[in-house]
Amino acid sequence: MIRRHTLTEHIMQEQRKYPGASGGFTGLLSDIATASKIIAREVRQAGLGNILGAAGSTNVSGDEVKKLDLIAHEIFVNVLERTGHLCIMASEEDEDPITIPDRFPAGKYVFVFDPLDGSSNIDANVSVGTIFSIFRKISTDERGGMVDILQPASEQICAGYIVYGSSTLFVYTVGHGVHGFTLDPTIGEYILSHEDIRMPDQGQVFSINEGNRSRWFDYTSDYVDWIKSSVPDEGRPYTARYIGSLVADFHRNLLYGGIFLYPEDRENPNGKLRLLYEAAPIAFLAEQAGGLATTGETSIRSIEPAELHQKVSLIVGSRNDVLAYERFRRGDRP
Ligand code: AHM
Ligand code: MG
Repeated sequence: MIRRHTLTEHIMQEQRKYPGASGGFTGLLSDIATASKIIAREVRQAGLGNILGAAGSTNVSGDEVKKLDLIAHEIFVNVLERTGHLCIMASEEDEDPITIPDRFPAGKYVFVFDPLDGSSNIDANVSVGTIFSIFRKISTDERGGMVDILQPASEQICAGYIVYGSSTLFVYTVGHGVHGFTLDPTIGEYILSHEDIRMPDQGQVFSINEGNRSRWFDYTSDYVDWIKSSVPDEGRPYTARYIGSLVADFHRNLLYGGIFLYPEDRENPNGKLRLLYEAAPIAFLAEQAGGLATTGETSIRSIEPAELHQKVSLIVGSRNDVLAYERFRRGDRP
């Protein structure tokens, strides 16, 4: 029988490359994995939760039934605040940074996350996901501050996502390629299933919400018209695929090649997606897999964030596809 690495073994192996490592980072990743397993359980039971707790907004115990994205947020905070690896956190579900309470020790890492991206899809049983980024603390404050959170994507030391889909998948990078682990629910462990994922240079899939077309700038409409009429090297026209759940759309394109676009438009000068906990980690993963991630003009990794919840135009995917969009954006169409 071939025995594949567990996520824990894989992280330990990475840690051995740094002889002075204290194990704190390894501990943090394993805490993230623990939180994600709890969320996977909640997501699996989401439909049941509705049945049991729907009428009004209280469940059988009289507790308020919370939206799953808030539950996911609370699970991450509860698991991560107490283990001494973090100095501060930030989440899509909290307007302000989340400080580590004084009763718990503070560590040297910063965790920025979207607890349950795509959660508007959850009632239809569509895949949703957690997206996260880890930075090193750069301030001298023991419990960190905004300056530790507002770091450019190029400073990430780790990025990843968890897809809660037909199976639960944990995908991460620490800057040495992108690796994917599938949760084996019978033993409760993530098992290495996708080693060193490489995104094809040329994809055959494009993913964009065409419902926004009336708001698009001409370069986006022209690009989408062009991609629909062009035939990549493999001789088949592009296929349109749009789930509306960034993690699931990106994960598919990561494996098969393709481009995902949520560009700026006439009503949304910075698009829809958030820089720190959506675009930045996805950009790190894409680049580590050989792809590209830009605003259409500038690399996502080079943007200096100004605000915690700032939005950014995101064009991410196979290298040649992203470069083609950039040419349209510059008015220099292929
Ligand atoms: P959310 O953070 O509120 O879930 O919104 C982010 C999601 C992404 O997962 C997805 O790519 C995008 O919103 C879809 O937006 P739209 O419905 O406008 O196409
Ligand atoms: Mg989100």
